[in-house]
Amino acid sequence: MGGRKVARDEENAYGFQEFRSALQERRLRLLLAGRSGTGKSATGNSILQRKHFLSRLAATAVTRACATGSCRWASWDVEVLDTPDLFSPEVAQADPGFEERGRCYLLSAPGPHAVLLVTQLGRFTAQDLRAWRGVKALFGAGIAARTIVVFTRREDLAGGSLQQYVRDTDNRALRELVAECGGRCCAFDNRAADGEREAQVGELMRLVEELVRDHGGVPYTNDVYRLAQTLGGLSSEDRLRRVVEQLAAPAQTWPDRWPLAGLWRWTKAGPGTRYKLGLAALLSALVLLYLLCRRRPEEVTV
Ligand SMILES: Nc1nc2c(ncn2[C@@H]2O[C@H](COP(=O)(O)OP(=O)(O)OP(=O)(O)O)[C@@H](O)[C@H]2O)c(=O)[nH]1
Ligand SMILES: [Mg+2]
Repeated sequence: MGGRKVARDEENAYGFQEFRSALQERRLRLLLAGRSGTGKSATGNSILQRKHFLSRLAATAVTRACATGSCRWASWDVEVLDTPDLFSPEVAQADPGFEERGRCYLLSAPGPHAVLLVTQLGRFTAQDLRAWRGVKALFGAGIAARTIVVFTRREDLAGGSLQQYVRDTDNRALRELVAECGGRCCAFDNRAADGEREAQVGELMRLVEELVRDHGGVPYTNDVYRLAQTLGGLSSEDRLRRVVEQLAAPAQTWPDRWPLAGLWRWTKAGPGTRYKLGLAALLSALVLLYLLCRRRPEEVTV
């Protein structure tokens, strides 16, 4: 990864100052993502520098719905969006109607400037990888170009270098993730004293500013965000309904374009329908077999 994008204290603040003044929109939208329990809400609180999101150790998910908080940093208005588990394969059961994912879109519209993929230092597991795939499935593969990997439990580095940790780890999936995100990563000890946490936020915000500058100040967008921008005149229920329709659409339509669409619908059919169809297929096979067996003696006599 070369470490080019790892947060650097020596970054020239004057360059950023010029960049900030040149931008029209003084708002930064940061979207927290990752598997449950990695410290997303705690990281959000560190950025906001107050206890805004509920964050605690629990066997089950703590954050159940998307929520936002805002603060000032340098001359930016920073909006932080905390998310529940919208990214693991279990989301299909937890959010079958796409409502929470729809809310996530509407709360981050017209698009996030950066996604903070939160994972625990030394604990990047298959679940984290699935969550990362879920982030790309929800927002599109292009989101990697806007993602910063945020490691919590920075204290476990015990003063060591994050850059070296990521370079030397034998966790290939983690190395690949950081490379996919352009080497952008930083670490947080969300239990550190105030001054230390402020410095950590400063490191993160330098990365965010670099990212925003690289994209000319334009937030991430896709078809769903573009749709969300056209819905300004509608009530919040109608906005959500339209976004949910758009999110649900690909899942419903892609199998129709598949050559084995019938088979797909078969697997989606309810147990009653499957039983009737199975019985019909069995009866047809028996009738066919019977007809074939009846013809055989005639063939012999000819
Ligand atoms: N030691 C240490 N603990 C942390 C750190 N960050 C978060 N935690 C702890 O990790 C636990 C889970 O943190 P949360 O912020 O609730 O995690 P989450 O990802 O929001 O969890 P869900 O809302 O369930 O998805 C809490 O007990 C936090 O105090 C850190 O940097 N160091
Ligand atoms: Mg949480």
